[in-house]
Amino acid sequence: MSQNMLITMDEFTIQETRKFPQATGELSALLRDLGLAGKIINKHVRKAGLSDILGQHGATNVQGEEQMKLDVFANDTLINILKNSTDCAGIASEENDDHVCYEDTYSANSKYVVLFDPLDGSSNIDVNASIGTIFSIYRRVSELGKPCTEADFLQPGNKLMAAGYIIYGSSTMMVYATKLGVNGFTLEPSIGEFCLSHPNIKVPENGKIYSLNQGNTVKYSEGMQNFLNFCMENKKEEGRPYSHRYIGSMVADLHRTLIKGGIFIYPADKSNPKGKLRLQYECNPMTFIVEAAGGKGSDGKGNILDIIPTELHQRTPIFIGSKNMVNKALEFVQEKETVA
Ligand code: AHM
Ligand code: MG
Repeated sequence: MSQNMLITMDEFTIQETRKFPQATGELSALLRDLGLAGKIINKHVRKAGLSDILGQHGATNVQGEEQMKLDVFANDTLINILKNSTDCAGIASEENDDHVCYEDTYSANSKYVVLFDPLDGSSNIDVNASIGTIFSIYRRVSELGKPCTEADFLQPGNKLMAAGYIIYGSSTMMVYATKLGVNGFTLEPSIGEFCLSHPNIKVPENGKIYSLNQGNTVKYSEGMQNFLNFCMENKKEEGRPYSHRYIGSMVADLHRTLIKGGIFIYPADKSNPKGKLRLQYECNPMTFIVEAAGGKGSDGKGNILDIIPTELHQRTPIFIGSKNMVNKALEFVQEKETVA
């Protein structure tokens, strides 16, 4: 094979699936469907500044048609593509109050459900910064042949079969993780395919970048404030102070953390005593990916993936990234837990 030969995401996924003779190919098909949704969303994100699509949902454009906000478009795209897929029994989305069951015969016999945040970081659309789609795939626990149930969507992250994200950045990439590892695929626009560009991603054990909304410092616990002082302390021999980088778009901040190392934190604070980010749509899939790449994700006490969800939209604090940096942050926050 020529060194310059591209491997598409489909080819790669099928090769990986062949390592398991009992695999039916349903998970591969689902990943392909998610990739297709990503390509369609990408097409619209790329012209966000040009088209009416940037308008507020509910607004009316010059033709008198209702304008559709990009995150609503992304949500509808994912719901429809997965509905037409033969491999998804139902979905739950950060944009919907309740889960959605696909009730046709094919779907009722599908063994997977998908959760997603269709367009995370959407407040960044107006300033042309990177945004992304985050997804999680679980094997359903409800009876095959019947509609899926809420219990299928309230499984802990340690039951995930696969998780990933599509980042609409300088280029468009799809990164997905299974227990076998994490691989990244860049969209090759001329052939319209995601191609393997970042095989076997490993998050560095140590990092020099901390990423959080530092403007909230006065609302953080004493332990968090002490950790920030540690990051900012000038200790040249230890490579400190660390750099602070925060896009305010979890996919973009986590993608950097995955490639370069570092820590991303959205802690509990005075205004958000349970944190801000969603366990099922953001924190579980990202922790699954980062763990599969050798990193770590915690809610400040234990592994994010061990939390048993009790409601679809529950929130959790998160400390995630390079193992040693997360452990260091946890030392500080566990010492002085009280939120200021
Ligand atoms: P969203 O799902 O409404 O887009 O909110 C989630 C986003 C994350 O992408 C990001 O990490 C965080 O909110 C930023 O929050 P803040 O502006 O409070 O720092
Ligand atoms: Mg979100």
